[in-house]
Amino acid sequence: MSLSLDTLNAADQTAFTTALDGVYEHSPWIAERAWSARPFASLAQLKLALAAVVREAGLDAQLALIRAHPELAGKAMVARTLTAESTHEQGKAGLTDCTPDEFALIQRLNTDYNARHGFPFILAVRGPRGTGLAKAEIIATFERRLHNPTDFERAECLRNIHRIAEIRLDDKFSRQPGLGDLVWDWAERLSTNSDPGYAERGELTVTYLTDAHRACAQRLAHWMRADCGFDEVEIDAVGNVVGIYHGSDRHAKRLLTGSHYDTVRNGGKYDGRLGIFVPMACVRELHRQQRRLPFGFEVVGFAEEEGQRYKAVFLGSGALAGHFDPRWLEQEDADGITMRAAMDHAGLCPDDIPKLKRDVTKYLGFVEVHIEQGPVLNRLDLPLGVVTSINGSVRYMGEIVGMASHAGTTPMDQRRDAATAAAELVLYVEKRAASVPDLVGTVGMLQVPSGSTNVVPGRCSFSLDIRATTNAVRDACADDVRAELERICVRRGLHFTLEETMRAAAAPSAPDWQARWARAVESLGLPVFTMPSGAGHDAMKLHEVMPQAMLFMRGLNAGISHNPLEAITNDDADLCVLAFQHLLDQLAPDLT
Ligand code: HGY
Ligand code: MN
Ligand code: MN
Repeated sequence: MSLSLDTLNAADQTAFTTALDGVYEHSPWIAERAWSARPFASLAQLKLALAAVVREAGLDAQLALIRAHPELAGKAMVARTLTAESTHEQGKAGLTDCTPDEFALIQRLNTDYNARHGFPFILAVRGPRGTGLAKAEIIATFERRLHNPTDFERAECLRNIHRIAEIRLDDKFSRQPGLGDLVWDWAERLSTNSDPGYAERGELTVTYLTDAHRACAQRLAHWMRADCGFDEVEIDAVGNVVGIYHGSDRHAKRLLTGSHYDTVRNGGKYDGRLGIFVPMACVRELHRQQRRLPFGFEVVGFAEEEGQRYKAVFLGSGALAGHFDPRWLEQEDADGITMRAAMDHAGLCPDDIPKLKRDVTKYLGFVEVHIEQGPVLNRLDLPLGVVTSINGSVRYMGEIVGMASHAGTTPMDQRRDAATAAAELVLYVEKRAASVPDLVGTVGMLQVPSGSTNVVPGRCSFSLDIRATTNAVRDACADDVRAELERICVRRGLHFTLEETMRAAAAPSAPDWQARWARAVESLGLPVFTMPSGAGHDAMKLHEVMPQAMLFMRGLNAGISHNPLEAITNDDADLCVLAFQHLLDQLAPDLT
């Protein structure tokens, strides 16, 4: 019989602890201590309270909790002394029928991991979707995490223990996060389209207007139309996928939302895409319930945000803001294909782009859901965070020019080495950015074009990405970096070019929209945690023309992003959809 919050909230401490037996392996003390935090308004709040008990329990108790868990395919499994839950989980993951080689490898990993960290490797083998990780993925994760620092691994083991507990609680409550499953599965399906040269390696790269990019647009349009019940769906002149779900009054103002579906090279499945799928799931539910909001709902899959194929960024959201610069059409990609040619090849009509500019008087504002892309929520065991402001950013492409010469005959004091100059600059950027809180500076691309082992580099190109919570801090850093580059080049007898390729102002959230996200998070029984966004988002483009605010969702693997390890859980995605639904329902009274 399923557990319920009413039962738990009414239970005495013993009954409460008994009801939650097995949620945390051999560790009833966690439920015992969480009892005093009742009543619990939601399952999410209960999960958070249990995690808080562990966080506040201190190092020794945390280590005891980790050590209370069995090794994967370890001695307890062989001796058949696993708990029922662990037996089910390890069995479902195929760990009970390893080949001799797999079994030997896992034993070695167990030994090495214990020897290095002093506690067993913990992984929620039912995985982020709750349906079980493949054995190969489990082993690969084991091998990868073996080399992490021990304090990181201790935190990662605890996060996996909370995920194991979350799945066990869902089972006890017979709760399937169906809306989160839908979002998770859409992301999985869309990730099967990837650019050549990456797809073959199982890497996800979808850059602007490639075949994979166009396939993604088709899939999104199809799902919007066929699965979700949008009234109008179109792929616009810049490649955005635009879905409209009319309100009861077709002429009422619209709420605009969405995010991007392009990716960085070898990126993750959720950056951008989560912010398309979550509102799509909301529309699917509205359509299923035959419900109409008293305002229109416009969900956009923005075609380009990452600036991977062309230097210009925010092409999709920039077009809606009326800020698409026609000069971008002449930009060339690495193969010399102009953006205009790429658009023509994709059947898009660049001349129609100016028509995409939205009449902002017809919109209530813009909201965007996005993965955090950082470690903050993950470290706090919080599923959701409300964004206060998006950091301002500026990007450059630069080149230092010296003189290529023979590596063997050119004395060290007679070189005009472009790469060593660039190396000095990279270290300066790191030092300068580290000197001020909430300022970051990155040289993400660094290369000696047509370099050779035995040639002193005559040229070295580099990118520069500087961001801060305020434009003033951002610009001061950019000025200092340029000044240092000049000093380095004068001293070394080199010269340089530095071209600004993107500038986006810091974008504070509109207070009323931020408050709506806060109320939505609160309605789930979760604490409202507010935070700035270090990453740039389409919302900062729409910020230029209408009020905006964002909701963050935590990522797994310490929130890593722009990396194939980017991951989310179905439970968190479910909470995200519920929060968005609450925001929509909040709006209705304001407007009627
Ligand atoms: O770089 C960014 O912040 C975003 O992911 N494009
Ligand atoms: Mn990104
Ligand atoms: Mn993004």
